Amino acid sequence: MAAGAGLLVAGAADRKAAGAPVAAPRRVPLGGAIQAEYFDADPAYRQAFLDHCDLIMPMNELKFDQIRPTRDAWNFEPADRLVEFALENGRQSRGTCHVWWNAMPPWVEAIDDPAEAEAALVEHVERVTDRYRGKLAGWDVVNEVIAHDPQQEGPLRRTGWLRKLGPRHIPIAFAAAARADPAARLVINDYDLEFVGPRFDARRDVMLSIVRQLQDGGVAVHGVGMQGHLYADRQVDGPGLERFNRELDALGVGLLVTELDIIDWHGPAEPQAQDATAYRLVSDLLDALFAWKPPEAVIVWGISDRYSWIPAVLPRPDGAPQRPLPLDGDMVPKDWMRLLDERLRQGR
Ligand code: 9MR
Repeated sequence: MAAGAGLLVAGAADRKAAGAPVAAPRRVPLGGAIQAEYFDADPAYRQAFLDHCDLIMPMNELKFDQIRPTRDAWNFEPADRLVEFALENGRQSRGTCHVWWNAMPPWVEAIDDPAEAEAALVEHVERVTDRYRGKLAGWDVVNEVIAHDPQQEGPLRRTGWLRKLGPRHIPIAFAAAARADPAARLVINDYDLEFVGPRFDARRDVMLSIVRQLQDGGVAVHGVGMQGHLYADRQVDGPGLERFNRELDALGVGLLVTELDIIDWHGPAEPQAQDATAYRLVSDLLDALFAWKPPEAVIVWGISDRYSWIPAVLPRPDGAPQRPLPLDGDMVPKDWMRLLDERLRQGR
């Protein structure tokens, strides 16, 4: 498809060519995270992103350990390919992520001197952000810096970056990204911000406090990314998320969903039951988000049940197949894909 197709009109040209009616463009972009290994091997997977997404972003290929696995090796090629695929097809893209405890390469892990660690971080953020300037609409600058349970552990997760540089690694990374691409939307991203319960309240409070501290220090932060890994046995906190969105809005900060998928461990195994649970969770999440102000984007972590991190990392104890994503393993959209599509078109 030619470049320049409407930014927010996912697959419209394809649908038109096929003689199908063209739906209204989405007011809120629907995104999907794509992986290079399946992109190359599976044309149906590649096509699914074109059929359904306004925004296509590399899932793993821009992470620190992928981009610079050793001090002397910069590995941009897989990310380049995915970003070009998005842009050539008139889609947006965005980057994840510069700072993540789980993507620190051994050569950085081995640095003990704070000045050297800071120089490595700044060099990385500046060089990578600059390379994709004008191509990536924004970045998850830091990912998962909040403690799993701030009630027990204090506000921040004990990561390699915290140990090396203290909390200032967060403003250092944001400032470096802003220098390298002043137009990029810079996001702080985290999990477990969505649910009912004191641990989740505490995590939202820490997020707000980090955002305020960045702003007080004159460091720009444009958005908060809620990963949106939705657990079937948890409840989405409607009022809590509305309040969170309102408080962020008052600070001039947007909210987006960055890694949406469904983790259904213990519920009934039948596909219809899993899909009904997923529909309810996604519907609750959208209600909560739209209650105050539409999110900046909703991004799904993958596209089809054919490929997901969940069966490998969080398998069901009963061994039943999991259905975490909006297309099933045959690329057939589930009801919750239709729900997402409709509500993001309506923008409410
Ligand atoms: O889904 C991702 C998987 O393919 C990678 O192997 C893994 C390590 O890079 O990261 C997974 O994505 C994680 C994301 O970056 C941060 N939030 C949790 C996601 C699932 O582990």
